[in-house]
Amino acid sequence: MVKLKEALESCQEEFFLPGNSCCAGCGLEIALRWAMKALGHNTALISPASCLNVVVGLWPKAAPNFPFTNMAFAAAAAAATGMSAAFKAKNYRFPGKVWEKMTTLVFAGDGGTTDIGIQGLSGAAERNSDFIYCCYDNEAYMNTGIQRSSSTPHGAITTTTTLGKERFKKNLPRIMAAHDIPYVATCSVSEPLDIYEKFKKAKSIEGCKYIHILASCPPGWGIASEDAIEIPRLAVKTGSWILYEIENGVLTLSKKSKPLLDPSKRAPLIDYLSRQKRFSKLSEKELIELQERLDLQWANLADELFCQENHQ
Ligand SMILES: Cc1ncc(C[n+]2csc(CCOP(=O)(O)OP(=O)(O)O)c2C)c(N)n1
Ligand code: SF4
Ligand SMILES: [Mg+2]
Repeated sequence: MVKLKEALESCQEEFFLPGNSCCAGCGLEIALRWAMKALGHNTALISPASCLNVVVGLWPKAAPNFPFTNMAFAAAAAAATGMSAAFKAKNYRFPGKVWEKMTTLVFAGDGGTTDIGIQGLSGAAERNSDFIYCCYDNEAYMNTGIQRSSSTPHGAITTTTTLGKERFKKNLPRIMAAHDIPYVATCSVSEPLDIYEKFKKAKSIEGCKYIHILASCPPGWGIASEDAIEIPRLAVKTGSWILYEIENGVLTLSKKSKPLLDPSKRAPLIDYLSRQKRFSKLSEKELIELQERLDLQWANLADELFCQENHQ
């Protein structure tokens, strides 16, 4: 595990510059800053329609201090396939410039990933195209006014689920792992060093890498800007958001989530849900049912890890 000091010393440079138009406490900004600290120079980013697309601003005052391409909503993974193939075909040589190796990165929202981009992403994953795809998951279409996506959790109020969403959240990291790609990981903006380490690892792996980051959105979640780290931290502490890696099919729980296999180490789910206005329509009965469902998910995860250990 890298230390904060080590991570900051290894990359003091900021790639996503201050003065951009993110809301205060925006999780996507934290996610991108730490991802770019790990990836460093020689990274080209593709961004489909999203808050990121907008908050970057206009050249010559744009926030990204690295190559940044805006892409049509559904086309990010297909564009990344082409871009990374073009870098390779040119042997990373361009007029006046030779890059050691260029990393192609998609940075997309949950709407652009779990709904609109999934077809192209699935195709690229099946081809094992060589790029990192990161979904920053603020759990709704935030840029257009908080509409529900398939990544919005059960019970969350959005402008299209005014009584709370009925369906449950789509588990995209597991869907990506089912594509048999070399690397899948989950992160939370409350754990920046974990983000840093996982992007470092992803950069070193050839093929399709998928990283899914829980990213708070104060206006969309109904939380104060100053709670933008505390709330996703509670998601991890309650076990509602599980941090793990799946490397060549082998699942490993990350440092903050592993102890939670012991149910007594998990904080009650209500600690996470009750702090957010978006969950204010959940009844007491529903809160109990959600806790039971979460406990069952953890029991199934423990079984899965047991089977994995005993069949290796
Ligand atoms: C084809 C197309 N349909 C709709 C839009 C409008 N649009 C722009 S951003 C956005 C929301 C994207 O949501 P998400 O991917 O979750 O990113 P977030 O806004 O939450 O950062 C929508 C619907 C568009 N730009 N292009
Ligand atoms: S609406 Fe949410 S995701 Fe968009 S810039 Fe503001 S905090 Fe970030
Ligand atoms: Mg979103």
